[in-house]
Amino acid sequence: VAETSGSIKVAVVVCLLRGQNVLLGRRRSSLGDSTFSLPSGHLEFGESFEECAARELKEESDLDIGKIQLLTVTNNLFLDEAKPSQYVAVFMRAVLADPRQEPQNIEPKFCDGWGWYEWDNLPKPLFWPLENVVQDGFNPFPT
Ligand code: 8DG
Ligand code: MG
Ligand code: MG
Repeated sequence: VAETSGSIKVAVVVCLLRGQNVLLGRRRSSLGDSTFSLPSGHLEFGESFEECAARELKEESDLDIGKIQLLTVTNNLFLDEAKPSQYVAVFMRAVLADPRQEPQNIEPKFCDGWGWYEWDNLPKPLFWPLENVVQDGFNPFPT
């Protein structure tokens, strides 16, 4: 790919697990509008991956994270945009500090709402970078 302009950003993607379920929301965004995705956001200057995951989850769903671990990294090119971009997406696995806490839709401009889904029965369509890792056999649940 001979793309000479555009920027490379770091995104942190949160696989929030509760029992056999994972948290997904339907996106409202120019990137992947109407597709289901894991909560995510941009890494800010000075942040650790863990801090970014906790902050984004809090901002988008008001949920509080307990234990959190690094899972994997993907590299995604978004060329079909007015401003082409590339994301290094860092996938974290997390559980809730209090498993009884329920997600709130804090940013309704960017998300239709949050729901819990089984990994073997994910909603469609998935945001394409997520669809790609799923097709590659990625599974955030501990083995
Ligand atoms: P912010 O302004 O709150 O920091 O960011 P955001 O508005 O919450 O960003 P986002 O779109 O939720 O996430 C940042 C980007 O992460 C997203 O635009 C594209 C990128 N991204 C990947 N792979 C994946 C993925 O598998 N899932 C999700 N949710 N985002 C991904 O490159
Ligand atoms: Mg987000
Ligand atoms: Mg955000």
